[in-house]
Amino acid sequence: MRSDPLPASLFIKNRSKLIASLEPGSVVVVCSGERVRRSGDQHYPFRQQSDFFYLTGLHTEGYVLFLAPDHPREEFREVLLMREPSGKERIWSGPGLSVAEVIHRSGITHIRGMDEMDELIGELLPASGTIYCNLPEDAGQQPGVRSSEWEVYHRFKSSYPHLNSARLSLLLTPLRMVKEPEEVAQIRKACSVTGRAFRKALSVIRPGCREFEVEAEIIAEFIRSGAEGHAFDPILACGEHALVLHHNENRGRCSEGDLLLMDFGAEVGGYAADCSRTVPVSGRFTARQRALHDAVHEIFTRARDLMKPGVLLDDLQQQVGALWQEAHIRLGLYTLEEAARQDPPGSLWKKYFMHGLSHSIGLDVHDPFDRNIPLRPGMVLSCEPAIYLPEEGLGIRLENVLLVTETGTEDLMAGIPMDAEEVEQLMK
Ligand SMILES: [Mn+2]
Repeated sequence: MRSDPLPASLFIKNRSKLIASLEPGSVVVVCSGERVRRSGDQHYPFRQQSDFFYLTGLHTEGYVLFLAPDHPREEFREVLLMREPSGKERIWSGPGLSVAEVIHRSGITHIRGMDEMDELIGELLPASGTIYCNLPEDAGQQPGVRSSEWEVYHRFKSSYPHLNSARLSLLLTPLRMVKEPEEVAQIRKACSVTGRAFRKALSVIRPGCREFEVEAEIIAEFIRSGAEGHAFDPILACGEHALVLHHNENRGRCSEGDLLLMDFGAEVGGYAADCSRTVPVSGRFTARQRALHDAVHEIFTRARDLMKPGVLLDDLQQQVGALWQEAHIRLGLYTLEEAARQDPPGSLWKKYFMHGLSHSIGLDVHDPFDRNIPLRPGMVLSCEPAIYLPEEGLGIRLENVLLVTETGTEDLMAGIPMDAEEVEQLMK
């Protein structure tokens, strides 16, 4: 990674939180991610599996973490298996981390070779009640996890067919939902790099430019700032491209009079930012665009003010839906009478705002979240109201990253211009 590593104390803390939530006699197994083949002899850039990173701070492939906190012998309670690179791999890809570096970064002191896996499984299992790992249901959402996790899981199961197994995400999701201060600091950095990229991007937007030219400014600023890159495929969507929620091709041409929707975010040290802005290609909103943009901005502010400890995301979604209904009527999209007649009641707004207002952000841009758990301090969430109008060939989305505090939220993107007037000033 380009970023400086976080201190091992964070990962020691994360493991101890997980251990505290385990039933007696449990074993946890987590594999590092694997490089995914692209085509021929090339691979996609390596990205660590987030659960493994959360528990170890290690960013390379070829590890398996075992936690067995109730094991009678201390040297089996926390073990990391490490695959030594072959002679050929050393020549092509370098030596990798030394054992001393692995210990320093992760705080795990018992490091063994991958060839000791069967012996270790034999040692851990007799004491085990339940084995927690990323089972296929979770692995499906995490490309690259499946193969190695499956292999270890099957080794356990073939030695001990009656073993209970459970999804690690049941335990890790509630933990990953609340960020430690070190994690919030990384997300802050990612947000500030994202803000710089937004300002750079504004400088190249003009009638006739291509969506990918704007994308190029963004990635240049990310790399220049030492970020890992994009936290997700960036969306540069001009005109009606904005109606496709995940428009990623970014080859369109920005036309005079159109709006450009930008949804992008840097990844710093494994942590994501997620920002959306919608700006006029010509540098000036039309009266109609301005009215629509102001409506989204106002709902952003009101939704942000509704986000505080104790709130459930599903309730928030309904409250924001009601705010949208008022705004839609004001904007002439439907009448009060039509709203009164709608079937089912309270659903008309979804035609113009069909996605969630908020998702959790952390190591993943859509971080694991249990919607049955109310907001609490330390959670980091997006706030992203939007309006999509196929009839008018445009979509407007505004999105910031918020940190839930004791009393409300802190806007981690407060420094990135959102106001229509301010955006026009910057584009002059
Ligand atoms: Mn988002």
